[in-house]
Amino acid sequence: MIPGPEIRITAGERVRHRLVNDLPQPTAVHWHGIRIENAMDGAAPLTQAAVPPGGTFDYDFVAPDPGTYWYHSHDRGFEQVARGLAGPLIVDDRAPWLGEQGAATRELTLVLDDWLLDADAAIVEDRWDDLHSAAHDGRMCNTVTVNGSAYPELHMQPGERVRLRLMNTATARILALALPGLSPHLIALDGHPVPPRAVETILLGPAQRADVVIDMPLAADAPTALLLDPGNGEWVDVAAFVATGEPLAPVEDDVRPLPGWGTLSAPNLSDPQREVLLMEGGAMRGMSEAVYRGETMDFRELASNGMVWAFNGVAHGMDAPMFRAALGRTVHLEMTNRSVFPHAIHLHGHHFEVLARSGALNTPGDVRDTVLIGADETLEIAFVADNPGQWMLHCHMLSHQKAGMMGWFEVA
Ligand SMILES: [Cu+2]
Repeated sequence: MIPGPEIRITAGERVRHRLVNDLPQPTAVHWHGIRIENAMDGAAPLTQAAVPPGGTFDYDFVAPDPGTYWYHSHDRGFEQVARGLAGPLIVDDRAPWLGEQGAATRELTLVLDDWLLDADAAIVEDRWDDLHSAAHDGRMCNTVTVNGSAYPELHMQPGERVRLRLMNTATARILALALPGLSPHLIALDGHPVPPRAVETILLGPAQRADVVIDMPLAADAPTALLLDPGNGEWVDVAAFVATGEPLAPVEDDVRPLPGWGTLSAPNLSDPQREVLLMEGGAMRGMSEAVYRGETMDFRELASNGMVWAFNGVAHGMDAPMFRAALGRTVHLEMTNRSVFPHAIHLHGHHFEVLARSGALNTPGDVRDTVLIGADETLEIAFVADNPGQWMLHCHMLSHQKAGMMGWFEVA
């Protein structure tokens, strides 16, 4: 099924699932955004060997934090995720929120994806590792779906207040979303609660999530829908909200904040460990040279090895960590994107705060596990390295990841 079945547990509970690999190629499962124990992170080949065809792997871990997360293949992800190996992982809070004063009465998980389909609506098969798209904005597709359907109708009672758990499982497309006429209020980003704030648009990079409360009007002036800007400023419908059933008395109260986590350490910025992440490469800018597998190569040689991107001068640097942090130390990471394309940078095993001097695509103070960085932007983040192990750090535009935007850091 597309998306994969929703896994739902309560914060602090264990997730236990056996991966049975019936694919003709190796695979592994990553539990995106979960501050997980390293051995269960599914980040092949760093935290486990990829599971071969016919093999199995038992995942067993605690999900410490409530919120909207997802799971997906983390081996050959540019193909496997694009073929649909992804699903929602919802961690409920121990404290009740639904049904409380000012909260929603119901919630909907909306998994947004982008598919490259041919005229027969079959997946285009032959462009998985196309270097041209990897050097641009990734494997951009042509069909946006919500929970696996093109333009579904979602039934809402007039006056109803509903929590939407929006997630972007696309491998390349940044989704600019809007919910006009539904007074959307943002309440969480990447699982982490934010003080409720009214929003006109919601920008979701690949792998990012946003929880949004909407109020279905009693009588709408216009059809209500989830809108998407495909990149040309012309908003199109991707799902319809259809008024059905008895009207409810509209909720007049301000949107109730989600309960705070209380489980995430605050960064200590008085004397952090300072690290930098320089992103280079891609079409129109390129890079003169980078190290790949221990060898310095020029642009042509890199491209002949499928590499068109580098982090700190290293393409797909799996041999050594980008940095090491002592357990409990605050890391201040300054990221600079010296390319003409945006990226969606994901840190495994940690959530980080977006600091004040940041690019246009983020709000300072937000806590995330995946952050967008625009062309020629510099972004500063900070996090407490409180989860021991070897953690991947990569672009979640998965053809960028494959073509060099991959590294890791160690916490010990
Ligand atoms: Cu990227």
